[in-house]
Amino acid sequence: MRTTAKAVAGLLGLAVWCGAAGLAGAGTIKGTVRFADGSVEVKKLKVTVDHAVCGTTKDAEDVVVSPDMGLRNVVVSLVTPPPGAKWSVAPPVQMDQKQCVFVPRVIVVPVGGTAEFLNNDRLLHNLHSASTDNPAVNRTQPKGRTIPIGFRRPEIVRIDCDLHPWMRAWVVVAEHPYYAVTNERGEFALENVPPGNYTLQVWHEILGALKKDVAVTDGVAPVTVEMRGK
Ligand SMILES: [Cu+2]
Repeated sequence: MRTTAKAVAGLLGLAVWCGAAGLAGAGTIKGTVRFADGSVEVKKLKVTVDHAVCGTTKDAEDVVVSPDMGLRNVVVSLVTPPPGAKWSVAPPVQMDQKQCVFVPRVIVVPVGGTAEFLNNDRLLHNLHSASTDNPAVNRTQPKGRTIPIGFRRPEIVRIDCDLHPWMRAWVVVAEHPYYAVTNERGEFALENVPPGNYTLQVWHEILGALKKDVAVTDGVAPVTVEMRGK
């Protein structure tokens, strides 16, 4: 269990945001998001170009579940953060492009923060955002180049690479620090939550969004969220 908690904390990497708050008597919302709609068949996406670097097929990563149906890459946040929630200065959040896949697929960037896009592949990629509230981005990205992009307004921004149509990623521009992304087991944790009643906003790129109420005391508030196909 301890290992699990550590893994969750490591994956989220968001502690820096709310670390300064250090709220006395605060609790942790710790949960799992599960896919509750039968099995998931992993689609194989055909690679049509750049086989030397990209390979010949890619697993579709739009719906990723663990053997016990934990759902990965779900964004869980508080609809209403605790009053006075403050962010420390957050470092840029990085997203790499490796063997023609965005890694990680989903990142959380604070409003006013920066995402650094890397390209570790030996070829050209492209960054094409489908943003509406933030300025749209459409840039080529040579190998080895880091491209920093700032996000000023809260929005979930889809990112594609026009050169490799199977490549997709998401930047979640967050208004407050109480955001988490589920790991490969579908687990997440929101720490430093003062006691009270909250509503979780749960979002997945294919399965959509839902809300879930949770009560927090000064300990761990466990929660299980089930998502179904649309
Ligand atoms: Cu690409």
